[in-house]
Amino acid sequence: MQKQLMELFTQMYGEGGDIRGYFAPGRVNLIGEHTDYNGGHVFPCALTLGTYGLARKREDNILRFYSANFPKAGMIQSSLEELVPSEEAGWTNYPKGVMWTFEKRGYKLTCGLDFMIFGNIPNGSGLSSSASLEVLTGTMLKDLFGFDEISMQDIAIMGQYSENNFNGMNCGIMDQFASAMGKKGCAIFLDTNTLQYEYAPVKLPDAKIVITNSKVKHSLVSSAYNDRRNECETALEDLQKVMDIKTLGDLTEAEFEAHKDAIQDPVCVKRAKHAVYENQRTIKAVQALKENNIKEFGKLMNASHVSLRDDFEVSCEEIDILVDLAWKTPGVIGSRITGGGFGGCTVSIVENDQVQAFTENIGKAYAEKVGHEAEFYVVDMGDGAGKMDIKDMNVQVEC
Ligand code: GAF
Repeated sequence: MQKQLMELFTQMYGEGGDIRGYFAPGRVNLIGEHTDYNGGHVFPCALTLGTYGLARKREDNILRFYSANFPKAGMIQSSLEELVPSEEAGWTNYPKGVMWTFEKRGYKLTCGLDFMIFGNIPNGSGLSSSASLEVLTGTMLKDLFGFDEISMQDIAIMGQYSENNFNGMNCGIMDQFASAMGKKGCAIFLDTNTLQYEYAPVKLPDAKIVITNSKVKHSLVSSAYNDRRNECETALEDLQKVMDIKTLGDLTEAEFEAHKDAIQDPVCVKRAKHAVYENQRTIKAVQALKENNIKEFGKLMNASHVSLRDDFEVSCEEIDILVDLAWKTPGVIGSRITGGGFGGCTVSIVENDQVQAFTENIGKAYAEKVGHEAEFYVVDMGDGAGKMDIKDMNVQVEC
């Protein structure tokens, strides 16, 4: 049976009180992968897919959580005194982590909450469902408790802090920043070293952005991610012995080539090479976009994939199959893995009149090669997180 989210909220938690609605989007990164923890540039955009939330303050310290994505988990109860990560807490570790961060920063949560969410980002797809949940929680706490001094940028930073320190994933700032700061029709050109950013309109009158979900997520993603980050840090420490730099993002390709022998471990050389070249590719790609040179943008996307596959080694067989198929398909301007890697999605720019053939042909060939279907989403770039009028929240959920 299907119900509106609001109906489910009152059925679950009872009527009355001031129930408020929120939305925080997922993101797709167009280029600039694994550069955000290396002081480099990224170029993500917020999607119109994301996480919806309804919340109401309580008169005690109890926290009640319900996700319409995991109805079997039922209502999960906790309290403001129990803001510690645990395996049993499951998905609620994300909102709890943000609450913990607020309290740590001195933003006292003066009472408990009833909180219900529903996300339409495909699970495990690498389109930032967890970052969107963190940003949703931050947006909700800011509004419900009247923390007007907290900016959306702070919410992104607190979301990242909670993911790093409460949930143990050493991610950079990109995903939370895109979810909090997104703008309709634009990607965000963000310098992760300074957090200076610029909205770049992505006008593609003749093409669409197509995300292809490989429907695979290899295990140990977060430990492999943390390994990559450590390898980049080791490379930076070696380089700092011979040159005055703060991050790998400070280097041009030529400077890297001139000093790379200072890096002891050959694996770390490859990781650092990716970080440096990918950062420069991202700067060039944004310039190409500004000059309406979509072909050049596409070529840089393809080069990004090669580097992520060969030097950073975060791709996998299924993703490489999808990208190879895309590269061979007419009307594909560029295609690459997007997000953290080890499965998840690819992002492609495809000419309008070839989109149908793209999804049909690649869908068929992929299923034949790997034995399961891929999913395709033709996406729009949406706004960042915010409050949402409940009457506009037309969200039907299974119950
Ligand atoms: C994941 C992380 F969460 C981001 O911070 C970023 O590093 C990305 O992987 C790779 O670009 O999504």
